[in-house]
Amino acid sequence: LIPPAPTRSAAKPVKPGSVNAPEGADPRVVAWVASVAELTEPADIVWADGTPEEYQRLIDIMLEAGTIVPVPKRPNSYLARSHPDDVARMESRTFICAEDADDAGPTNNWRDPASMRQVLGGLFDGSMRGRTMYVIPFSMGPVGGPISKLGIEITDSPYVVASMHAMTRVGTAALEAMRGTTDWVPAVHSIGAPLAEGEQDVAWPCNSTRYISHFPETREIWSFGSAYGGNALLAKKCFALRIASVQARDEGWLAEHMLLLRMKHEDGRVMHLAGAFPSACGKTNLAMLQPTIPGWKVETLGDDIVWMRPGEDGRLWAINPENGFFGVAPGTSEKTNATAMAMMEHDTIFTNVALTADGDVWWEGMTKEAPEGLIDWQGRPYDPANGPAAHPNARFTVRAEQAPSIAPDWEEAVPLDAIIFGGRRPTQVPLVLQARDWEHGVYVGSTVSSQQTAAAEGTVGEIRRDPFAMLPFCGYNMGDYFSHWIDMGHRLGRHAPKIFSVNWFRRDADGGFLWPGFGENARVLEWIAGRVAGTAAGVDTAIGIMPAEGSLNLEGLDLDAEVVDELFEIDPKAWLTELVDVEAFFGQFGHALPTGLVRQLNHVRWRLEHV
Ligand code: GTP
Ligand code: SPV
Ligand code: MN
Repeated sequence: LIPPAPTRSAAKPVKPGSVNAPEGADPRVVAWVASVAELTEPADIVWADGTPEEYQRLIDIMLEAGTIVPVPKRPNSYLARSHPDDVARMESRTFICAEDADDAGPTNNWRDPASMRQVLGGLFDGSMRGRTMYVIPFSMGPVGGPISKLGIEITDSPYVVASMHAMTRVGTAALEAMRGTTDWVPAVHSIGAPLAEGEQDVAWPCNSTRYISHFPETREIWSFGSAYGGNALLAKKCFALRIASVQARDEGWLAEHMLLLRMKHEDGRVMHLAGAFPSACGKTNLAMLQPTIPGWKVETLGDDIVWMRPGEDGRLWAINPENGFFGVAPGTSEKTNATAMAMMEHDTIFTNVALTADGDVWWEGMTKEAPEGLIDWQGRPYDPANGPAAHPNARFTVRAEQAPSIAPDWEEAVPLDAIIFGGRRPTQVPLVLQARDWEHGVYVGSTVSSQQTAAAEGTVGEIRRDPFAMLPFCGYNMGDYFSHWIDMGHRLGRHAPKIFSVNWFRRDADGGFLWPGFGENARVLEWIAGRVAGTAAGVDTAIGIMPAEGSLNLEGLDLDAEVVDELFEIDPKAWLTELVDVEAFFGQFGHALPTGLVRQLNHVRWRLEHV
């Protein structure tokens, strides 16, 4: 069996020295670490302090092991090549272990906690033999911040520790904040590759048996077998979304798969916007957008996760709990995201990108043509017959402070004005529309659907429902999650942010994108800001409020009138067919589905039938 989560009353006291614990660590932290070490039997235990010296030591260890190679063109930058089967999140191996299967709901893989503890106990037994066990105390959000939370990740992967340095606030301050409390999330990760005495290690050790397991009631995470980001950086999707969504339900706030940005105009207009798009559907790009329309500027606050709480003033206040960006490399270029390109010039860990002959990184979409002499993501001379040079889910890991667009006050909470939902929809879904009210907005969020991307295993391009872009990340029954969103609207009342739907990915008959996207998306954000301020005109349609003629700024954009019409075309027949699918999707939630969503569905259908 895996050991239990720490409880308020400490188990039998453990000498801190026996697990190399720093002076002053909470005895329950020490006892828990000892219990994990007893099970996993590491050769050594190291507590992460989050210092640059420690980061350098981890880099040296990974260079020595061949896990990373230098990227000579970029100071302090490295390339990690993963095992070819360890490149993305594994939703089929991700489990929610609630006592009652209904609490995991129909969209999660449920396992009974007792039997999962037994399975994991077997897998973790001796799983760190011959390796160093790292203990990483971290804070999501600034240490001690009003919306922040604490956790400890134990891992036997130096790649995970180095990545956590960039992605979270690691170290002594977080550990000190855990003194006198058990309000922190214990998370254990093992690559599942014990080393026998004298055995030669491989560059990217991992195990083909994989379990990414969550125990929502006891707030525990146990992950085995994979070292890929979303499976192994347990602070991110496992804690900040799956466990945090359960905490948010219980404590009256929201933990969401969203970007966070501030859009400012020279004339003083300011809007704070959060946006949920499924994985690899444009959050990082929108968060770092360089507006093409004059007067506007975007400041980045976050690109993947947002925690939001109603404040004393009644408004919804938001933070990005992370400390860095784990972004999609392919498609990133000077044209599409110059901010990201600038941020990756130094101090970046790349994973599964290609290497150029002159010692730089490359991926599909960075330049039109692949340069000569590329080494592909698996370390072979690039041959198109083997597939792309960079893996489609190749990523970069950098600290947030490296983004030139980062807001100076990015660690502080901001009051939200607007929330947008979107996905990759090649047909049917218009460029932008506004929900009529909060409940309709929850309906819009709950009916998000998108083409599957390379961020998780599965068939790329297949359209699936991904409500709130949270399908893989909600730690409880999504029917209850929808209700929680509706309740939030009641609580916020007139202070609630306005809700919108966007789609940058509508295609023409030849398969090309109708909308230029990227920096031009600022035009859509400008209309949204106008709606929030009450200055932009809208037209009510069956599926929501669309820009009135002339209210969306298309000045200087080379778009034919027919293309604009196509971007906003609503095909009632196609929408009625879509509603059949929505109804089937809703049906699986049974009594957990809030009646408000049924009311919204019926209303939209009635409107479509009476166009
Ligand atoms: P995760 O980190 O997986 O959660 O993804 P994300 O939502 O942050 O996605 P990201 O911004 O990294 O975008 C993924 C891909 O979509 C990249 O290849 C981008 O180039 C592409 N993309 C982003 N915005 C646009 C857009 O406006 N139009 C088009 N055509 N492509 C876009
Ligand atoms: C996603 O897949 O949505 C990501 C990357 O943001 S990961 O952290 O691996 O989940
Ligand atoms: Mn994501």
